[in-house]
Amino acid sequence: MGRKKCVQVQQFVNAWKGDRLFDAVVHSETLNNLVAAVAGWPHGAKVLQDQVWCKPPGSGTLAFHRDTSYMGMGVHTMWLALDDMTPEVGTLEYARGSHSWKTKGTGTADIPNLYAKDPRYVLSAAAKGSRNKVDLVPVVVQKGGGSIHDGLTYHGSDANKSADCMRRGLGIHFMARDAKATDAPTLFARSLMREESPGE
Ligand SMILES: O=C(O)CCC(=O)C(=O)O
Repeated sequence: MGRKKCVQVQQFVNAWKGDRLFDAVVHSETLNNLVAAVAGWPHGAKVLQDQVWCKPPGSGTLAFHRDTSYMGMGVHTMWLALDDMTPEVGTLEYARGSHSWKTKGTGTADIPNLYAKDPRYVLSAAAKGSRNKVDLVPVVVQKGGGSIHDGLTYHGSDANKSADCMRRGLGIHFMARDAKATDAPTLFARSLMREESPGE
């Protein structure tokens, strides 16, 4: 009897801690400088954490979300393709212009269940609430290519519908090097502290 095929989306946080090559990429000065230049940080960038998202063939979607909900205002993310990316394998997708949507009032609805049946449910609510239209832009790049996004940009990814192509991406989350922690916890932190409970 063969082993059952694993079709779950897999997330590995802080791959840099367990692998020298990931460490070198995540803490590369070149990438750091690039993100700082795009984000407009004159004193440079610092890494908050990295995440590897693996989608074996047949695995599912990742719901649209904003990184600011988890990591605070100011976060910018560099996303690198570890495999060739096509819409078929479920590459990363951005909602064009959504970093400037005025979504105040959506509250904890901004923290999605990342594996929800409808991966767009938070995105659709945010678009409706801010009177914007959803225009998705897929990041179609060869492995080694990538993108940088503002933490306020809604992004997510579709299922890997390919028969045999692995789909892996590395997200590196950055803050400005001179950013200071504030007393204002993110929605995510508040939900963890049970002051608010998402989905209730
Ligand atoms: O690779 C993905 O599908 C998700 C990536 C992501 O959410 C991120 O890097 O912030």
